[in-house]
Amino acid sequence: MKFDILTLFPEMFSSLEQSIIGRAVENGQISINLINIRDFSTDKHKKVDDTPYGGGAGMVMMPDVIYSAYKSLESSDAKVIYMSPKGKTLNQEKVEELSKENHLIILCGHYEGIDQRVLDKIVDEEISIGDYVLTGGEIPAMVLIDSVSRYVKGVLKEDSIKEESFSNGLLEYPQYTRPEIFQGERVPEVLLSGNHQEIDKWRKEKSLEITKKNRPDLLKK
Ligand code: 4FD
Repeated sequence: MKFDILTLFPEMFSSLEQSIIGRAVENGQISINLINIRDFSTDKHKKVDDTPYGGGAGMVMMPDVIYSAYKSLESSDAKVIYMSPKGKTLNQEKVEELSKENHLIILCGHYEGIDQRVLDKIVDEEISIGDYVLTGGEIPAMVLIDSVSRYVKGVLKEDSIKEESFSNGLLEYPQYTRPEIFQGERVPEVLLSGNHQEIDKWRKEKSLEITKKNRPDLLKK
């Protein structure tokens, strides 16, 4: 999977050099190509934004600079995603769907957003990571890259995505490891029993219980 990221702050993406995503890049399972939008400004002060027509607070990113940055990419087979609080909310189903693409171009906005005309020309999907506003689209882009990369072949161990939250429409059951007694609290006895039928039954009950408590909306589907 190839990710091209159009951003004013490429340095923010250094956190993706860590841990599982960092290893996936090193192993060539994913690639992350950072494009600094500011490099495509033709203005002598490297200006990338201007005041909104019609008035109002803040600044709007200029369409020509964004379009030039986009045009510098080989984009024949790519899906272009714009991270925005106005987008459709990301969920695990959407993540899995996007992981089937070969090439994603992710556009990160700042200030009050981007001139609508260039969005209409280049964007295939507008996606939000949830109902809140951030200072830029970079953190949402990293959320998207992390969640999608987990589904790319070889990034996780084979079984890791089978029993996690949302995979069966429910939240995941609680997990325990050594020691058997922590601050006076024992690991649930059934997990030590070796009876896998009983363990599966207990985990299903616990999944239902936590889903009812924290996300009853998931049960109504
Ligand atoms: N909820 C999200 C995405 C971006 C963002 C921005 C218009 C502001 C939250 C376009 C206004 C982009 C999200 C940058 N905040 N901020 O996914």
